[in-house]
Amino acid sequence: MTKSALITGITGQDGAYLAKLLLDKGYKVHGLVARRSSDSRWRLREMGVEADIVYLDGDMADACSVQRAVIKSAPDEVYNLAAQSFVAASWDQPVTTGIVDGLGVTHLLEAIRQFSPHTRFYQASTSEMFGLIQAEQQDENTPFYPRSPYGVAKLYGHWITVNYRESFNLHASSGILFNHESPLRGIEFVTRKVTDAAARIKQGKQQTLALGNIDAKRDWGFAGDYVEAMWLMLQQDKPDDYVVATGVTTTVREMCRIAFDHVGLNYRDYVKIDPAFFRPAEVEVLLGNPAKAQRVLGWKPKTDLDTLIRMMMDADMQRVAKE
Ligand code: NAP
Ligand code: F7E
Repeated sequence: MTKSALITGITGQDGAYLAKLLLDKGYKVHGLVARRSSDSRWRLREMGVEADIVYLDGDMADACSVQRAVIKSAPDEVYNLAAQSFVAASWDQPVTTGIVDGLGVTHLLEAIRQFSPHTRFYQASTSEMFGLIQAEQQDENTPFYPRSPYGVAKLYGHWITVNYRESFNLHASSGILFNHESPLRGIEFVTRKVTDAAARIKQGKQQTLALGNIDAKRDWGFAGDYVEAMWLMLQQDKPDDYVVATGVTTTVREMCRIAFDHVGLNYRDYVKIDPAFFRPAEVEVLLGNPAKAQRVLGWKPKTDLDTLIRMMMDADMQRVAKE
């Protein structure tokens, strides 16, 4: 029997990689898509899957549309990836972030509870919930301490997922994913901002790059590896929560060095520090422990940071050259 999946946030970075993974596995893939005035399907085109998806109009803030999408797609599996996912923007739009990233999860869980209780559910939780870290290396038992409206909203989404699992016996799992990147990453996130700028500087289309706190440290992995972990979580007999990370943390400064080095430039000659890019409250360092994902799911990251940044640099060099 062909399995049916519903992906919210299908037009985002992870949505595109996950849609491809599920289509390759023979799923019928439905995508909840919010109305936008401009094209939002470019990542699905890049992955070569745009025509293979059933699109359902809806918005996470609109419970009726979410309910309709669940009924129409009759999903075996739902992956809730939709979010206002840019941490810096969450201080400017704290209420929207709270509704979409927090309450939106309840809209979806309620629809599943009422109309499709056999459906397996994945919630896109985040290392931002650890925020002001309470342990040097964070795992599933580390206490949370979010530092942004985004982190706070995601913490609600995480706990409501746990709560619906315990209250209504839903197969609801939460992946606590650390930063993961790819050539399809939004340009506002620091890795893409850096690879795009390095490509432009190399090709004489930009002079400098303004960044904020380059001493911040992140545990960066490749999105293509991380969507496999999402799928594996929903193949388990029992729902649970898993940290997905590489177990290596690196400064933004070092990530810049890798990117600029790849095109034969020294980042120190181009990177300027601009206070405008500092955040009201920073998450200084994140480092995940993926031991449980490895033990239970048999999941391991396949791509190290050097390989990942080089992959992104190559894609940006080609794209910028065509502009
Ligand atoms: P992304 O590229 O920003 O994609 C977000 C998706 O959510 C887009 O498809 C966007 O649609 C959609 N969306 C936004 N608001 C919506 C609304 N009101 N109703 C319906 N859809 C809406 O994010 P990502 O990097 O793929 O991340 C996927 C999920 O994982 C997110 O929930 C994110 O918070 C979480 N996460 C990401 C990371 C990471 O490092 N990437 C780590 C941990 C957790 P449009 O394209 O139309 O805007
Ligand atoms: O920032 C620092 C910034 O915006 C990383 C989202 O996918 O991962 C992502 O959130 C670090 C921060 O990602 C600039 O202050 C310095 O310390 O790439 P980012 P993020 O905030 O870690 C988590 C896991 C998610 O869940 C989120 O959805 O880099 N930084 N200078 C900068 N960051 C940006 N964006 N721009 C700068 O100029």
